Amino acid sequence: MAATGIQVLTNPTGGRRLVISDIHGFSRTFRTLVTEKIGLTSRDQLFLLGDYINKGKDSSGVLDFIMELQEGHFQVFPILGNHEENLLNAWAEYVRIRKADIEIDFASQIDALDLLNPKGELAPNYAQFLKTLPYYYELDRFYLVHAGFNFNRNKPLEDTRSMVRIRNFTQNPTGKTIVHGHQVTPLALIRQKISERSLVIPLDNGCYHGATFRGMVANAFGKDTGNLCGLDLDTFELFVQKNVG
Ligand SMILES: [Mn+2]
Repeated sequence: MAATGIQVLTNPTGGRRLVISDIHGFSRTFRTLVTEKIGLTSRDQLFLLGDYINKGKDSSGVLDFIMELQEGHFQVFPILGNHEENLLNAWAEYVRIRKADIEIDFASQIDALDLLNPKGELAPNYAQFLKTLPYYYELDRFYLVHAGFNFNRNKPLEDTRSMVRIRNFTQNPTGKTIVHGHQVTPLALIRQKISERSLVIPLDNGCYHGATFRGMVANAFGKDTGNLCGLDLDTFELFVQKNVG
């Protein structure tokens, strides 16, 4: 299982705090947003809200770039999305069944085949990386989470299932702003929530809508999606990168 628990971080000195969500295998789009649109520096903190993998063709390239940034001493803080949790659960089940000497084909159970090694197993460097991801971060004025929280539960900050899966998330009694991804939201609504300083800000504009996706043409889902978004938590500036693969 992935790590849980509160992650409290102090603000960077002289740098920005940026958030990106739902990259979904589009590594070139991710790199372009980070290096060209945002121009990330080592003084900035970059928070990533999960769903790095599946849908696009280069899940491994997305994870490689995150690890490359971390190894290059950029301050990158990734959390877990439901797509990563599903992969880790499938991997744990595969390992459990293999221990009983039962043959099982792991590749047939997952989408991102580029994460496998030549033996058809989840490559150890990706497994190791994914297992370390927490479910959320708490900052001074923000919670950052993949899908949201279920505040109808007694202990919403322990309900990890809701953190990666809740939909139509709007409720927020915390007094801090919650920034989340997971549910594709039209760009105009993302901009509106940011400009009115909503206590719940969605950031997933359905980057994968902007690509030819499983036989469907680009933007078959609608014209106001298909971008990867980056939000500056202190200025509320929104960086918008169209899908470039
Ligand atoms: Mn998701």
